[in-house]
Amino acid sequence: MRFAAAEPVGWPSGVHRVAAAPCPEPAMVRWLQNCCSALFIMLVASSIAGAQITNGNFENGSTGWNFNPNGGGSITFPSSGGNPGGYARIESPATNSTGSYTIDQEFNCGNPGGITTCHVSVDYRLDLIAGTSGASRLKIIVDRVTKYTAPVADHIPWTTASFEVPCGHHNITLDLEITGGNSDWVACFDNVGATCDIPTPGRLSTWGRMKSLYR
Ligand SMILES: [Ca+2]
Repeated sequence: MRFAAAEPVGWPSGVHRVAAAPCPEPAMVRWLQNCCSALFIMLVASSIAGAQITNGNFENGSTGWNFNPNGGGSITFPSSGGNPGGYARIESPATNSTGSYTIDQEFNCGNPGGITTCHVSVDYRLDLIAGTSGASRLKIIVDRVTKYTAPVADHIPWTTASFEVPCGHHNITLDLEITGGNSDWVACFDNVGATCDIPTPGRLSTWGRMKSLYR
């Protein structure tokens, strides 16, 4: 499409100037911009998505959790007395106590790959009921790797343990380990959570690269 323009004084008769038409934005560029904007929104959305830990607050009893009392241990899921409400209660046998007494579950924390971090947190408390002081090792294990060990103490009030693992599929195991003797210990767990996060610099860098590619 062309646009006529007024001729200046002295312009030759019968000769008409043609003004340049405004350059329309190519449809492909608009499509790519819309596409990239949508993708960017998806990236941001994924960064705030929670993980799929089932019944991490134990308000539905044992739902979602496997448990291994290792023969003599006691594992229950009381509906009150946690931090707050329901919780998992693991008690070692009072005699011949050596061993691990655990609950665990598989979960997805976002999607694997890229520069991502899964923030895991667990509330716990620990009490020696009777027996050998200092004989417990309360542990939080991810994929068979110990990620957190509680301080050696006979009584620990509700405390939050937190650590990071890569995003993706994992197993989390909450473990009351007794190292020996006749030691009656109780470990309690509540508020097991995990959130996959994509660091902000990575998002901005990705968006910047997209813009540089298509502009
Ligand atoms: Ca709870």
